[in-house]
Amino acid sequence: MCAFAFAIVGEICKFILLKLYFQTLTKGETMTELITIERHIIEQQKRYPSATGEFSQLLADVTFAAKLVRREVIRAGLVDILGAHGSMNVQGEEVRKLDVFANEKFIQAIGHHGRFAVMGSEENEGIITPPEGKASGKYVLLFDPLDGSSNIDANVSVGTIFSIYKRVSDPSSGPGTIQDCLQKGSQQVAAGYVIYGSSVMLVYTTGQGVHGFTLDPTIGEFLLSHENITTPKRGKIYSINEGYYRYFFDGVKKYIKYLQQEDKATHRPYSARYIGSLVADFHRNLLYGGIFIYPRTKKAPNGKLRLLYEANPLAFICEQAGGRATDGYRRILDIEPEELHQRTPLFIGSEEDVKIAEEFEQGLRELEHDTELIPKMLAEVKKAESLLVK
Ligand code: FDP
Repeated sequence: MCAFAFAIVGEICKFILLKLYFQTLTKGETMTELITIERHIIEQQKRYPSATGEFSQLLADVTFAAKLVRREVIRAGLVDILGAHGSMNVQGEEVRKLDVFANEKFIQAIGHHGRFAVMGSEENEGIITPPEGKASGKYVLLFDPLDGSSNIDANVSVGTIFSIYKRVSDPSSGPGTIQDCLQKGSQQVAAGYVIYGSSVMLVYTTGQGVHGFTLDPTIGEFLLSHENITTPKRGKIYSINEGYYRYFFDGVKKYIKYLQQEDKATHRPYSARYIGSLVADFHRNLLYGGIFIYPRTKKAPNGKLRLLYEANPLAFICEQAGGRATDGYRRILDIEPEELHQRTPLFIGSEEDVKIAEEFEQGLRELEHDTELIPKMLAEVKKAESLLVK
């Protein structure tokens, strides 16, 4: 009862704050319509008259958890002042690593309502079922709580990636099972990511296009800022950890060389951009166009990235934005998962770029001759000859 009263007061305060905010905006400049993520989700739900609201609630819970994580991420630089992992902070609480913290927050925020059948997290070895005594819902949530976390101490953008499926196991049999988690990516009903960067953005799809929201920290609301994101058919950026060049197979090596050749018609050479934080690299390429590759290597024959927590949700978003995502041979969303933490190579981004990369990977395409190179080499030979004559 008490919790209910608090929730009502909270909603009233939020309403008043939003009203004040809109009034302030309208005083100064012409205001474009402001759409919060909650409203957007409700509008999308209206397209399905039989929807019970459970799915919208689950998405709202994910949004709430993301706000909690963001609150902690922006304080990351204070860890040195407040205490390192394992020590006590000034409030006498143990300081946890941010990825552990993010994982806990997601499990708490979603687990609290029991609106899910089963969850899987990149940070947990096994599945997570609803708490004892809570009913289990009909949805499955898979998430990577803090992707790119090795970058966090350097203030580089990190993110949360999530995807939602309908359970396939019988609901009357109790909580969901591992089979509910091992569905093909094409079965996703929603996917999204939150990027904690210079601003915080949440990008999601329910199969009705891709929409981006930016957090306004003054009111704590995600506001629609990027409606119907579409990615260019061809870009000018390539993102790959070239430090591993010697471990790449020939196809990817040749593709990199192809991107570095000069050709006006195809806007080559491309620019290399690699943050090393998948969400951030993917987000930039989604907006500007280009390709992100984490290929199989001689050291890691299945690549590094996780199919369920990283590749599938980003592939769903990418396709919805008009892009393409494969493992170099197969469409990511068609891969039948066999285990929770399965890895996959990933080629993702602008459709035409990914198609060409696949051709190199599959050995169907060879490097064109560098038209500039041959005349340059001939000139060098002539120069050397004239030196010898002298
Ligand atoms: P991180 O290890 O920092 O969490 O899959 C995780 C990930 O980062 C991705 O975000 C990132 O794209 C990739 O690993 C970076 O791996 P490399 O250092 O091997 O390039």
